[in-house]
This record gives sequence, structure tokens and C-alpha cells, in this order.
Amino acid sequence: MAREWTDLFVLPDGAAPAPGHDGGDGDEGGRRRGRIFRRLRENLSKTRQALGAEIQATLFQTMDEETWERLEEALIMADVGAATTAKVVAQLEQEAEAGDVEGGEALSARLTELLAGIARTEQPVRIDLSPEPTVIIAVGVNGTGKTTTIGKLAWHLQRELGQTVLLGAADTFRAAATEQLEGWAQRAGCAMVSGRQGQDPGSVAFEAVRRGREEGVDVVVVDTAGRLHNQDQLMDELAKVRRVIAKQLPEAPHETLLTVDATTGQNGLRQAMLFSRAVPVDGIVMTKLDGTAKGGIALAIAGELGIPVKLIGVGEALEDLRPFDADDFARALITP
Ligand SMILES: Nc1nc2c(ncn2[C@@H]2O[C@H](COP(=O)(O)OP(=O)(O)O)[C@@H](O)[C@H]2O)c(=O)[nH]1
Ligand SMILES: [Mg+2]
Repeated sequence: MAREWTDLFVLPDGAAPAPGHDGGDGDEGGRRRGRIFRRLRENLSKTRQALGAEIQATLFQTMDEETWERLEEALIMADVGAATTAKVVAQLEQEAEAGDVEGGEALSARLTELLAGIARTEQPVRIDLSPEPTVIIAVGVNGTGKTTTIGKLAWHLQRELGQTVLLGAADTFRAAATEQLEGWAQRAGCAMVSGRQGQDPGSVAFEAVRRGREEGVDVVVVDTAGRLHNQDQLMDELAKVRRVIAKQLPEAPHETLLTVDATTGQNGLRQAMLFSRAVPVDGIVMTKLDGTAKGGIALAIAGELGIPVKLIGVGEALEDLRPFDADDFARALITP
């Protein structure tokens, strides 16, 4: 899974990441990864306090029927999902009883491994940036964090990967949406194609891709509306935006990212399911993981939808968007 920006995004031949990007195997790279992991742990503190403490308390006891049940309960409370939890705990219990894993430390490490395992899907995780421009489109329910994610993503693409970015404000449903994206474009230091309220979103997307091609921009990121008068209308409109983009550039959009708000738990999961049935989704961005004790959903959602989580939002600042790494994530949740 992707740990660094250079793991998530495949740069075109000949392109080099920006100086000071987060890769690197040397001491500096190691220190940087340490810092990132500590920050991840901090930002996940709500789930970690709820889950980590309970898990450590259980796993370091002599395991009996009741402690397995408590472990199950803790995972369900963290929104790992009933079916997934049952599977993971049954596996751990079986291995513990067979004597394959012994002791609290080993049990805790094995649990981390099993939890990380449920986040794996068959679908590719990496995003290829070789199309010129690469077109990324963000979809998802209103308020889940599309616009914020796009702003953070633009910043990272430029800062870490040295890519030029152009934003397209195709959420023309809400008056404030364009202004909000403009604020992010300024912070990220990239150009933007605006739309007027009520303007056809397809025309904004079309213009963004057209300008991106003309100016030789590396990545075009298109924002969309998450709410219309009804669900069918919204899905029709998204399909239209995609068609219009494809008219400019066959194969595009190259990447459709679906934002899901972690604080809405199982309800968010149902909404995501509706979206992913109507629009082909390549990856999930799990947002607001800093604001919930139910961070386990980031592990369960890939299994439920069959779509990999590619990015996570762990705060409102520019740097609070990270490539998702299931092992780091599970470790950050469970390590007290
Ligand atoms: N704490 C936190 N807040 C977030 C995160 N992502 C987005 N938000 C907030 O969620 C709210 C809605 O975000 P917005 O990008 O406007 O959602 P959109 O309607 O899908 O475009 C804003 O107040 C954001 O600051 C996150 O990862 N953590
Ligand atoms: Mg928005």
C-alpha cells in the first residue's frame, strides 16, 4: 500500500519528485517517516483512545471467552463492521488456541496484521500521472470533504511531486463552492477555472481540461456538486461531466475519487455504495478521521465496497491529507 506520495502517484518518465519530497531510504527518509507516523497517531487519537486502550487491556490478559467478546465489541464500536470483526477475531482466537501466537505483544502484532489485511482489495492502488494532463475528479455527498481534499491534494502534488495543477470548480450548485475552492487554489498556489452559480458543470469541466491541455498542465482536478434536487439528477449530472471530459480527452477522467466522511459511520458507507454503483470509482478518500472514535471504518470500507482507500484526511490543514497505508494505519490505531 502507499506510504509516501511517490508510492501513491506514479510520475511520468523523466519527471522527478520535488526536492525535499517524502521519499528516500536514508536517515532523513526514516526520520521523516517517523514524524509522519507520530502525527498520524496523534490525529487518530480519538479512535486510538477508544480502541487501543481496550485492546491492550484485553490482549494482555489470559484470554477466555469473555475477553474475546470484549475485543469483538471494541472493534465493532470502532466501526470495523460486525462481519469483518467476527472474521478477524475468530482467526486470532484460533491461532491463539493452536499456540501459533503467544503473549500480549505477539497477539497485538498479529491483530494489527489481520486488520491491515482486510483493507486490501484486488484493484490497483497507484495513480498513473503519465497522461497529459491527468484528469482527477472528486465525487461524493455534500459536506464529506471534496473541496478540502482537492485543495490539499493540489498542494501535495505541487510540493511533493513537482507537478503543475489546475483546478476546475464544477460544483456550480452552491454559491459559495467556487469561492471556497478559490481559497484552496490560492493556498496551494495553483490556477483555477471558475464557474458561475447555476452554470452547466459540464462546461466548467470541459474548459478546465481544455485549458489544462493548452497550457501543458500536468494534473487537472475537477470538483463536483454533492447535492442536487434528487439522487437521480445528481448521478445523471456526474455522468454528463464525465462524458464531457472524455470528449476533450479520451480515457479521461483517469481517476475518480470518492470522498467518505468517517464521522458518519455506517450511514456514510451506504451513501458511498450508492455513489459507487452509479459512477465508476477508482479510489476512496476517507475524511475526518481525526474527528471520530470510529476510525476502524477506514479498514472495513475497502472490503465492503471492493474499492481501495487511497487517501485519508486527518485534519483541516493542508498537510493533513496522507496516502493510506493499511499497516501504518492499523498500527497507529492499536499502539497505545
Ligand atoms: N477535521 C476535519 N475536517 C475536515 C476534513 N476534511 C474536510 N473537513 C471539513 O469538512 C467540511 C466540509 O468540507 P468540504 O470540503 O466543503 O466538503 P464538500 O461539500 O464535499 O466539498 C469543512 O468544514 C472542512 O474543513 C478532515 O480530514 N478533517
Ligand atoms: Mg465542495
